[in-house]
Amino acid sequence: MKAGFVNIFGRPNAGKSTLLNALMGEKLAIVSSKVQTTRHRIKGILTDKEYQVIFSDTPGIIEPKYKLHEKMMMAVKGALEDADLAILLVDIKEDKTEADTIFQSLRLKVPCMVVINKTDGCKEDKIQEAVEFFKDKPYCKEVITISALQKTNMDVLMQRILSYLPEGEPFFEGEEMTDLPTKFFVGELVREKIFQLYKEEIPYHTTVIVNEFKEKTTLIKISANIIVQRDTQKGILLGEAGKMIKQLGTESRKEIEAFLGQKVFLELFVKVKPKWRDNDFMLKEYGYS
Ligand SMILES: Nc1nc2c(ncn2[C@@H]2O[C@H](COP(=O)(O)OP(=O)(O)OP(=O)(O)O)[C@@H](O)[C@H]2O)c(=O)[nH]1
Ligand SMILES: [Mg+2]
Repeated sequence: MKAGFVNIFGRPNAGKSTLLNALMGEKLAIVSSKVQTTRHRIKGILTDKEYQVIFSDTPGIIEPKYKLHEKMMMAVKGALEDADLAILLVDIKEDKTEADTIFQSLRLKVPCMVVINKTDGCKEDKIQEAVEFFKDKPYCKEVITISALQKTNMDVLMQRILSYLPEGEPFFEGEEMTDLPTKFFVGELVREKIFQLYKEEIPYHTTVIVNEFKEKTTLIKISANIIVQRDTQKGILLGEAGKMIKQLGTESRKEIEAFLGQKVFLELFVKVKPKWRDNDFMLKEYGYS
């Protein structure tokens, strides 16, 4: 039996959350085309007869500009310490020198594998060029190329991951795929929809808190607060005659029903909390600690 922690790091938008979901065969982490989608460390527990791998998706590595960013980078830091293997994920189209600088700055003490993502639609010489760039870096044990979106080369990646893990007993019992509460994932699904439906600064000024989750006989009643920083943002979230919030509610509910496998009644409330992203007390209240 092999058991260990495999933590995924990379710049925003590299495809870390897409990779976690592909490895798990289940959607645990939300994904968007925008940067800085993930704000927490999200663990996915993959248990098989011969292994238990605890994967961690982490927020994209950035220079913090406000306290929420600092909390996000603390989630990254925490994950640096308990890995048996680090996956350094790179988007093949991103600036490799910048990625290299960040990977060096992490000063990881555990074996690191550079995984080059988004190779779909890429010419072979481009892929080889990226492999050549990373393969002799001091932190890099090996390079693997994948497409997390199309799930190519995932079996090879999984095999190579297992080769780095120690023999040991499982850390988690039972069938649980994660250590986070259902409420967290429900809030994330609403947040993912906000990333998809709203433009510019809105997703970045918003967080979602699920404050009621009640299992009734025929459905689950959920109510959530959407926190924004300004009145104008509240107006945008609601939309003309409440059209946007209605769409957000309908689309989020469908995602939550698919996730829970049950009918859901979802209520959304928009609240204005000035400067919540820079307020330690509010950040803690909203689950960023
Ligand atoms: N073409 C292509 N797109 C991908 C691939 N993997 C991820 N993407 C896309 O890249 C975008 C970012 O994906 P995420 O998984 O949210 O990236 P992330 O690294 O978790 O981003 P942050 O949480 O913001 O740090 C999404 O639009 C994905 O669909 C891939 O293999 N190929
Ligand atoms: Mg992510």
